[in-house]
Amino acid sequence: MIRLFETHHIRPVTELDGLWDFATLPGNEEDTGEYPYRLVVPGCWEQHSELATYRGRGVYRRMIRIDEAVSLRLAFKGVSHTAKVFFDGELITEHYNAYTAFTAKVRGVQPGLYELRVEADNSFGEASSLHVPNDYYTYGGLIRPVALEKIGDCYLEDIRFIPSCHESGWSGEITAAVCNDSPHARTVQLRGTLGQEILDFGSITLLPGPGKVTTVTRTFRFADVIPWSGSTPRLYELQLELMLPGVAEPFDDLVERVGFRVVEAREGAILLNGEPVFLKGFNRHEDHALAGPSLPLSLMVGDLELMKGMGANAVRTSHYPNDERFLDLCDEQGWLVWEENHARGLSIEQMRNPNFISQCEAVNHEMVTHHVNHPSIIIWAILNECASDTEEGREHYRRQLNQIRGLDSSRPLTFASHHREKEKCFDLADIVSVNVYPQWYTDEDPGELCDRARAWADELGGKGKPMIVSEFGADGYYGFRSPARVKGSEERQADILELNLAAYLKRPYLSGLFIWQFCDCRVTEATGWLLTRAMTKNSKGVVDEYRRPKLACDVVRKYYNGQ
Ligand code: ADA
Repeated sequence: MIRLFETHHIRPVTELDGLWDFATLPGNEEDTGEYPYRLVVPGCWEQHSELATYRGRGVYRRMIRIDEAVSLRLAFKGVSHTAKVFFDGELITEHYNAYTAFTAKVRGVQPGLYELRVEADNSFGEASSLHVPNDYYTYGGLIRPVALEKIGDCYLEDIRFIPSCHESGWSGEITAAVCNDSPHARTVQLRGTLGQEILDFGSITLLPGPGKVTTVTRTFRFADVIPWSGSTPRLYELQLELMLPGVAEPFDDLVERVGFRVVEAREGAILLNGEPVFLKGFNRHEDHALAGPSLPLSLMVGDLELMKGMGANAVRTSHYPNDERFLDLCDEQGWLVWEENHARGLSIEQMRNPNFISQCEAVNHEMVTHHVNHPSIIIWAILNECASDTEEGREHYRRQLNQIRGLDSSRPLTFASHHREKEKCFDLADIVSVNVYPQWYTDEDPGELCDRARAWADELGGKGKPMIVSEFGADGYYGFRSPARVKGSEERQADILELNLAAYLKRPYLSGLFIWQFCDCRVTEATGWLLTRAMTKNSKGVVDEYRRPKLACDVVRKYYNGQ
């Protein structure tokens, strides 16, 4: 399942989940055509016991039967971390970054049996500026779903919906991107529906040429819509269709699911439809002991149930864009989501990687254009704990925040900083966010530290901006109980979270909290400081990697439910 609703009623789509042939390609080894494994897609190769620590290249293969002359569009929701896609032996696309989607097209395919091969690479090196040894795990493989769509020369590539609210009611700005791969300009009719409303875009002329996209934007008013909010997460299907002039039946369509809500960061608060919201959140890595980064829907639902049971209303997709099925669930259930681009703790030397700028820009572009229609996403964020304390780093923050604002100006922007009074970029963001670990990495008092953080944020360009404590927490090894409540025990983790929560929930200038973290996650086995991660995992989850609750869950439940 790619999404939680059907994205096409007209365009034929086949999901390519199931078992694919697989072979490792260590070093520079070529594909020999021998595939000793059968691996599940979506999934990661680490799920196979012989490949649990394999890092390098691997190739997935499956055959596809085509019954009629057609063009194909392959949609990959996430390949970790670099993909090369071959159709019938020919390279048709390459893509970097595990956590964003991409597509590839093959035109004029005749009936027959074809081979689809995807080379995935999860190795570290200069080519990869964002996937580096880190405090989470870069798995390998086709970690998110794959689909095969049958298209014609002209098809709907994308829909973007931006709601706005005026005294006279709700409007929505709808942009449709239509591709015309043929060598001739074409005139088509574009129309659609949203709820009860008919959307008529009229005739549009499509410029010709392979990959040529024409965009058209119209603003429509919507009477009687119910706004989306945490308590009433009302969603509407937005379906657009393409028709040839004079032909009644549409030949292509695309469905999105949208909500009417506006988000603002104003006068020190985060406002949803004009009302201040307080984010009682968790940081969550997409990681599970049995599924790696490829959580099936049942486990995604389970995670949200666990978080909801503790009284949370918000999730931060630390530290990368998430699977759209998870975002769909958040839309349906009224979660408030902070989604961020992919980067964690990169030093200025790492940010000097020659690929850093282009790889970040690609992730930002894909994150925003693919996820812009999710009403649950209320904040875009970038570059967690990177070098925002340097002038050179500031230039990257400025550039990336501007890039995202240019793609979508309807959501506030932030980044999580751990630089304290050395931070140089608070003025660039709409919300000030700080990662602090009092009682775990330092002995500070959480309340006093938080007040100091507000003061240094005010001095450093964050005055008047809403503030979030975007990380705080402590390790707690599941099942390690200690009457002395020593560091690492479940008791001590619960104590530390209690001290932090009690302090922050009393601070009226805060707009939200995100506990680090919801679940334990695997980390890269590496040299250097990461070796200090006992059991090669980050154990600050309030549940472990199998979702077994630690004592800290009761503390969170008490504080989040009491607010
Ligand atoms: C940082 C970082 C997290 C995690 C955390 C920790 O704040 O953003 O990814 O590494 O610290 O556990 O120390």
